[in-house]
Amino acid sequence: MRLALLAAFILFAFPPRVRADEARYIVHFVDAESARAARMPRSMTGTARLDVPRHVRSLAAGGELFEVHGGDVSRLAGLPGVAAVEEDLVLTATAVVDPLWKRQWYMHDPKVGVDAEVAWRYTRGTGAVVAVLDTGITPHPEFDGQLLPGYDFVSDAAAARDGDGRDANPADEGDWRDAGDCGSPRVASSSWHGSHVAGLVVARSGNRPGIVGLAPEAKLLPVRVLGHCGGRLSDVADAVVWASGGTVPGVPPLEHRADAINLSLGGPGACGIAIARAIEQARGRGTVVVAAAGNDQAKASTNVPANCPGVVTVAGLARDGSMAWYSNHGERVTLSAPGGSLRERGADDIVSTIDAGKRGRERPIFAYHAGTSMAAPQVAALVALMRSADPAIGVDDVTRQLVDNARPLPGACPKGCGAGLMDAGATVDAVVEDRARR
Ligand SMILES: [Ca+2]
Ligand SMILES: [Ca+2]
Ligand SMILES: [Ca+2]
Repeated sequence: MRLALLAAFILFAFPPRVRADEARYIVHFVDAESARAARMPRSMTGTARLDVPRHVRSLAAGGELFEVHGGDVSRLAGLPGVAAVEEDLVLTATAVVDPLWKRQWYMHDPKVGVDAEVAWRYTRGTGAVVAVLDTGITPHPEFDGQLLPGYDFVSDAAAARDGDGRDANPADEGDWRDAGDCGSPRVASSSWHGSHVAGLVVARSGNRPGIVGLAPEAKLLPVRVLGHCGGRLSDVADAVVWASGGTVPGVPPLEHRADAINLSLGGPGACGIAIARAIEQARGRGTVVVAAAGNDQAKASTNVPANCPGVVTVAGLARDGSMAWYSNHGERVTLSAPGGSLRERGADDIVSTIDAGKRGRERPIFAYHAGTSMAAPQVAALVALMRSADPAIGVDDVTRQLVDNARPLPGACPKGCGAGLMDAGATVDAVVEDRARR
């Protein structure tokens, strides 16, 4: 069986990140007289001493700013007439220069966005790894420093277009089609599907010019499983084993298994024994497997690997928050994420990283794609944020939290979009709270 891929300028101020400056405190006094006394140089010391709080200035809205060398706040708390002492926190303006942010409606739209900024108050994915099993990867400034050494599992040299079978270079060689290829009369340019998916997960934050992924401080493991006309289930099954830290003969083992595997691919059929087993093993090793529901306007249960046991299956939403017209659906869907409208207006689709080449690689650009392929990696990136917030969270708890914290769908989905719209903010918040309770 062949598996097809499923794709059919601003300075933005984030919520400030804070850290405590241990040397400065703002002190509030019960009355003006106490404040005045505290502002006076300490008469008992005679000369300035390093261990005595130094008055810096009075704040306009009330409060006296002191500097304490060595951070010994007890000296301030012990002053006569002190009502309260607070840290003079250092706030940093985390202004981001990703100029396409405004077009990333799927990240921040109040109604249909995944609420990235709230999740980023806790984590941007540090320490987590997402494996993207796809067409491979292309060079892009958004990937600088973001990638782990991946692997190319495409065993058919002709489909791989790199002259051999499996190898250690997961570069996307292009999946362009000439008329008559792959049983289709239509000519098609290369999709650079794997790079588009990867950008949604780990595109760098704050670099010019472009987008930001939902987990920009996570690492991405690029695993190539799709070539010309798609890829083989057998290669995908092996790649699932490898990316989750299992052993595949002839392939050097990974040092650290992926926290999430993203499968933005599929084809009609039941979940066979080979792929079911690979996914079950991956889950046993702690890897969450996320799959696109498919773009066949059919039940997700008819599409493999979306229908495999234990998979987090993701349907696609249009710009208005209703189910996208192309999306698979039904009781097999776990939850939904923005996939783009796939109408005339490209801006209602999902912008991410691709290559400009019509056939082979040329240069990095940004482009809109739509499909459940674009929805799934947002969930995979959220899994990375969850694992970053709580490295001990188990596979089943990840699924439970995704479901429990999904938002009611902003639009209609009578055919079934699972628990609703993924909510990165609420989900990471819940994971952090759970961890604190343990
Ligand atoms: Ca090869
Ligand atoms: Ca290769
Ligand atoms: Ca960027």
